[in-house]
Amino acid sequence: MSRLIVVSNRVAPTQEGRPAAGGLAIGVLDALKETGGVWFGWSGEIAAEPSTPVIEKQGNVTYATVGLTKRDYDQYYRGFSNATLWPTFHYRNDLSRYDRQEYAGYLRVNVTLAKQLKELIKPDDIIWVHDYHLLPFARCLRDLGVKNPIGFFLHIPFPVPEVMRTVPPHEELVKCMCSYDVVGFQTDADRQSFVDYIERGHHGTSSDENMIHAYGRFLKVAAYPIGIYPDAIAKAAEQFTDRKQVRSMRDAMRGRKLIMSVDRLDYSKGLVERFQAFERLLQNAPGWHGRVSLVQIAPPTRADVQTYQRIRQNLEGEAGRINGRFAQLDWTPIQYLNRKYERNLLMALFRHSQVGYVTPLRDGMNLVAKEYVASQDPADPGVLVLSQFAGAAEQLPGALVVNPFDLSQMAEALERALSMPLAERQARHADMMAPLRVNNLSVWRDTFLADLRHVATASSVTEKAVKRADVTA
Ligand code: ADQ
Repeated sequence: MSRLIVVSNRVAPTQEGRPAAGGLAIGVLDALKETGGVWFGWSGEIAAEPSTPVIEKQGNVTYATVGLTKRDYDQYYRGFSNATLWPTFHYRNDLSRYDRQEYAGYLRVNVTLAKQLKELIKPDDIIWVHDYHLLPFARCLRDLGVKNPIGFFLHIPFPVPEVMRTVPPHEELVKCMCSYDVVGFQTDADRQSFVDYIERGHHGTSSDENMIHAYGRFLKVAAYPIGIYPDAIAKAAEQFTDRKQVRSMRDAMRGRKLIMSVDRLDYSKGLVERFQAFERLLQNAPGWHGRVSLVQIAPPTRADVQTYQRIRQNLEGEAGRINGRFAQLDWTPIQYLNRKYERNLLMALFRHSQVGYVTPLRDGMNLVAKEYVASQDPADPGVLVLSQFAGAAEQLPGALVVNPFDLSQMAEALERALSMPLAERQARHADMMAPLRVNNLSVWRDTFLADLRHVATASSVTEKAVKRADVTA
C-alpha cells in the first residue's frame, strides 16, 4: 500500500494532551492516526531562514515540520491567507484587503514548502494537501517534476464566482487548483461554486461524474463532508462526566438550564449576533431570568491579525453590556471564557447542557455542531440550534435551523429548544446520530483517498496511452 503524505499549513502539536483547537488539526490527526503516514507543514516556530524539515516519529505518524521566517509569516500567513482569503471565502469582503507583496509572499512560501517536501517524497506516495493556505501547492510540486497523485481538500467554504472574483489573482489561484487530481469541498454548494467559476468563465467543462476538464487537465471535483467519530465522542463525554470541572459547573448552575457555545474566536462564527439573540430572549421572555445561562468558550486565534483584535474587544463589550443589563446578585447571564480546554472535557460539558448554540455566519462544516450531538445522553438529549450557513446544516436534520442574521428567529429557537418535550428531543437526536455514524471521519478520509487513487491511476493510463500513440504514429 502506498504511503500517505498529508500537507497542511500547520502541523498539530505533537505532544499528547496539548489541545489542538481547530477543526483541521483535529480531523486530520484522527484520520492519520489510523492509517499512519507523514504529516508535513509549519511547526508554528519563526526561523531565521528556511531549512530542511525536522523529523519526529510518534506511533505510526511521522511529523516533518519546518519554520517560517518572520517575513514569510507576515506575508503568507497573516497577510494573504488570513487577511485576504479567509474573509473573502467567508463572504466578508468588507474585512478583506489585498496587497501584492503579500500575495507574492504567499506564492513564494508555497514554492519553498514544495521544495522542502520534494526531498521526502517517494515514487509510490500519495499526497493530500489541506486548506486555503496551499491552493497553489500542487502547481509548485508539478513544476518541480513531481508526478505523484496529489489531492486537495478545502475545509472552508468556496465562494460563488462573483465573490471569488473580488480576490485580484482569482484566476491564477483557480488555475493552480486545477493542478490537483482531486479537489474536495465540504458541501455540494461549495463544489457547485467552483464548477460555476470554471464554466461561466469559459475556463473548462464539467461532466456528470464530477470530472472537470480545465486548463488542459482532468480532475475530479466533489463534496466530501468531514465527519467525526460519534461513538468515541459519546463514550468520552460519558466518562468525563465525573471530572471536577464538570461537577463544579453543574453545582454552579444550581438547576438552571445551560446553553453552550464553543468556537475559535473568529468573526465568521457569529458570536456578537449570538449574544444579541440571547439578549433578545431575556428581553422578550423575562420568565427565563435567573433560569438560564449562556456559556461561551472562545479561545483567541490569529490574535495578531487586526480584525481579530477588534472582534475580541467587540465581544467583550457586548458580554459586559448584556450582563450589566440583566445580571442579578446570584446569576450571570453570559459566561465568556477565553481559553482552550481538553477536548474530552468539552464533550462532557456539552452532555450537561440543554442547548448547543452553533450559529456561524458562514462555516465550511462546523465540527462543534456534530460533537455536540454526539456528546448527548440519548435518554435525555439536549437540542442543537444551528445556523443554516454552516455546512453541517445539510447533514443534521434534527437541528433547529436558524438564520444567524435574524435575531428574533434565533431567540425564538432558543426558547423552543429550552422548552422542548423529551420525546421530541429524543427523536431529533436519533435523526442526527444515524447520519453521523454513517458519514464518520474514516468515511471522509477513505472516500477521498479512494477517489484520489482511482483518478490518478486513470490519468496515468490515459497519459501512457497518449505517449504510446505518439511513438507508434
Ligand atoms: P474551525 O473553524 O476551527 O475548522 P470547527 O469545525 O468547529 O471550526 O472545529 C473546531 C474544533 O476545535 C472542534 O473540534 C472543537 O471541539 C475544537 N475547539 C474549539 N474551541 C476549543 C477550545 N476552547 N478548547 C479545545 N478545543 C476547542 C475549520 C473550518 C470548519 C470545518 C473544520 C474541519 O472552519 O468549517 O468544520 O475546519 O474541516
